[in-house]
Amino acid sequence: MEMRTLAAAAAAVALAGCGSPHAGHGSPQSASGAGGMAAPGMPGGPMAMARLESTRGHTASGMAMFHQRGDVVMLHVRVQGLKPGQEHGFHIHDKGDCSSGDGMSTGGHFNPGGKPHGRHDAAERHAGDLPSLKADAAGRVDVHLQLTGLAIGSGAANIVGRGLIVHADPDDYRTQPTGNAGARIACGVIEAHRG
Ligand SMILES: [Cu+2]
Repeated sequence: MEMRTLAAAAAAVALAGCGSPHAGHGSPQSASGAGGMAAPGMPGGPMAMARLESTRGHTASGMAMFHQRGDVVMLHVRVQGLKPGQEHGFHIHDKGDCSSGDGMSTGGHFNPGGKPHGRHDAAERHAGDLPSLKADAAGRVDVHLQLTGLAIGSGAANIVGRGLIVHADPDDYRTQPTGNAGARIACGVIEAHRG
C-alpha cells in the first residue's frame, strides 16, 4: 500500500514538473529552464516577471508574470489603481529602466524587427505591442494573455531586461510609433524568474 502511494505521488510530481505533453518538443532548453522548481500546476519553461510601479503622479501598480511554452509567451498581468472602465495601452518598451520616474527612460516600444506600430494580432507591429488592458469598474485588471513574437532569455525577441509600460489612454494602433496612448502611468523592468 505504501509503495503504491509513493508511486502515485512520484507520478504527480513528474507531471507537475513537465507541464503539457508538448513542453519538451523542439525546445530542450525549456525543459531544463525551470527544472523541478516550477510551482504546482505551472508548465515548465523559461519565466520572467515585472513589478509594475506607479510613475510620478499616478496610482497604477501591479505584477506581470511571463511564461514561455514553445513559441508562445503566456502573460498573467494584474494591475490596480487604474481609471475604472478605461482601456489602457500596454507595451514592452526597449529599455529596462524606470529611473526617470515618468516611464520615459524605457525609451520607445521594443521593436527588434524594425516594424511599424500596430495591433498585437496584426502582421506588421512592434514585437512589444501587447493587447490593451481594460480596467474593470474597480480600476483593476487581472488577465491572462497569449503573446507571440517574443521570447524569454534568448534571441532577438528576448524580453528580459526590457521595460513594461501601462499607459493612461487607449492605444489607437495607428499613430506612429507610439499609438498615442498618453502618459506612462506604471513602469516595470522585466527580469528572469526561476520558479
Ligand atoms: Cu508604450
